[in-house]
Formats: sequence, structure tokens, C-alpha cells
Amino acid sequence: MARIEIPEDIARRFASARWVVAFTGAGVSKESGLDTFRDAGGVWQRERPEDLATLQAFQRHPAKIWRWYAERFRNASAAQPNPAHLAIARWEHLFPSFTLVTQNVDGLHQRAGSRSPIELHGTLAWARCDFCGSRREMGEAVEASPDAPPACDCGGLMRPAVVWFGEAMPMRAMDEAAEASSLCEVFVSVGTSGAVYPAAGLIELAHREGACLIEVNPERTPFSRLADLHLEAPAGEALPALTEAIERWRIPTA
Ligand code: BV8
Ligand code: ZN
Repeated sequence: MARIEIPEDIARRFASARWVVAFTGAGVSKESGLDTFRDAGGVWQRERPEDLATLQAFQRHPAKIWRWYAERFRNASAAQPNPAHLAIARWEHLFPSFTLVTQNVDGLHQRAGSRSPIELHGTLAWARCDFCGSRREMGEAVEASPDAPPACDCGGLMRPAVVWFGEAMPMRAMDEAAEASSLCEVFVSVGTSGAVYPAAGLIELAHREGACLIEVNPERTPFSRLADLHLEAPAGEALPALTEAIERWRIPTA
């Protein structure tokens, strides 16, 4: 494994930051064995997003969509957090303010110890009724009804509590994420292609408002040219290297 070098000026800036945002996408869970969406081997190379991740697809083929999410729920439950999730959980304790914003629905950040990630695209952990909104644990719903979405008491159908394409973003989560992105001093974008909006707009917002932008991705993205540092490495290697750099340059508080 090649050594990952963090330039001293960036390391110092990171170590002394008062507010840091980590913004994550599917790539952060790749080393836990979960599929990404858009890169080689990703889900959207085999399937069209509109055939799986829209309300229209669910209304047309509820059993097919339910089975796909049930399988993703089982895969996410069986996966283990990797060193990248663990590094981010540690960062929460290293800065006066730290905000984790994730596009992921797999729950691995929480299982690594992150206390309250902002989940922009919802979660696989819960199912909710498409009519009355009442919630039920996904594990329990999938066990009771593995092949088709269970019916709610109101007669509606249970669906995964994720945000599909064409659906409104959770407003409070989006507001909190935008506030953190505009106020932070360092914004670390990890494992995201930056293709899905409005989430990807947070990267632009942080950059525009003057944050130091660090991108961790083995590939380049449309945001790489804005980055103060692009670490072309897997998150499970790059993030522990960033933690080391922070710890080296941190001024301990009394
Ligand atoms: C909305 C949840 C309005 C479910 C997901 C502006 C311009 C263009 C289009 C739009 C726009 N604004 C809105 C849109 C439309 C649309 C959109 O963005 N379309 C794009 C794709 C063209 N957006 C929406 O529809 C959003 N809603 O705008 O609402 C509205 C307003 C009022 C009323 C009604 C409506 C809602 C979007 C939510 C989509 N939901 N998921 C589920 O998961 O099943 S999106 C899906 O993509 C994923 O779930 C994930 O959350 C998201 C982002 O993907 P990434 O995480 O970035 O993953 P990707 O595979 O792309 O990239 C992985 C990266 O990792 C790669 O770069 C790879 O190189 C890297 N990598 C690989 N290995 C590693 C690694 N990195 C580090 N380490 C490694 N080891
Ligand atoms: Zn209901």
C-alpha cells in the first residue's frame, strides 16, 4: 500500500478547524462489501435508477422493488463498518463542532459509532406506510413479509424509508446540512460521484463559502478541480491517514 501524504498546510488547517463536515457517499461502504451505484460494477450499470428507485416503479412493481430493498437491507445488516467509518466516528471527538452528512442508507456510520449523522436520502432501517406514514422496523417487516411489501393497518403499503428520485428531500435534514456546509472550515467529501442533487450542491456550497475542500475518491469527480486536496485512494486507507495527520498537528485543549 502506497503511503498517503497529507501536505502540512492542509493538515494544520484541518487539525485546528472549529467546524468540520464529512459528506459521504456509497464509496465509503465499498470496502465493507456494499455496491456503489455509478462506478464500474455499480448498481446503475446493471439496472436503470428509474426502474428501481422511484415511487412510480414501486407503484408498478411493488413486490420486485420490495425484494430489492429487502436484499439490500440484509446485505447492509451483514456488512461491517470499515476503517473509513471508524475514522469518521473518531473525528466527532476531535473538533469543537463536527457534522456528518451522508447520502447512504446502510446504517454503517451509526454502527461505527457516529451518533447523529444527517441521513439525506433516508434509511434502510425503517419501512413506512406510503399512505399514512406510520413506521415499522425494516428487519421485522422483511422477516414478516420477505417477498412483497406488507400492508399497513390503514390499508396502505409499507415502503422503505428512503428518498427516491423525484421525491422531496427531508427539509430539516437538508437545512441542517446546508447550514453546516456553509459554516464549516473543512469539508471532506468521501466516496461520492457528486452526481445526485441537491446533495452534491453541498460540496459547491462549502467551497463557495470558503471551506477547505478535501476529496477522497480513487477516481476524479466534477468537484475534484475545486478541491484543495484530492486523495486518490480508497477511503479505508485515506481516512486513517487523515486522522493521523490531525492527531499530529492538533493543539490539545486544556
Ligand atoms: C429532488 C436513496 C425535488 C435510495 C438515492 C439538478 C440537476 C440534475 C438533476 C437534478 C437536480 N436536482 C434534482 C435533480 C433530480 C434528481 C437527481 O439528482 N438526478 C441526477 C442523478 C440526474 N434528484 C432528485 O430526484 C432528488 N429529489 O430533487 O426533489 C422535489 C422538490 C419538491 C417536490 C418533489 C420533488 C432526490 C434524490 C434522491 C435519490 N436517492 N438513494 C436508495 O439508495 O435506493 S440516490 C443514490 O445516489 C444513492 O443511494 C446515493 O445516495 C446517491 C449518491 O450516489 P453516491 O453515493 O455518490 O454513489 P456513486 O455510486 O454515484 O459514487 C460512488 C463513488 O465512490 C464513485 O465516485 C467511486 O469512484 C467512489 N469509490 C469507489 N470505491 C471507493 C470510492 N471512494 C472511496 N473509497 C472507495 N473504496
Ligand atoms: Zn398506513
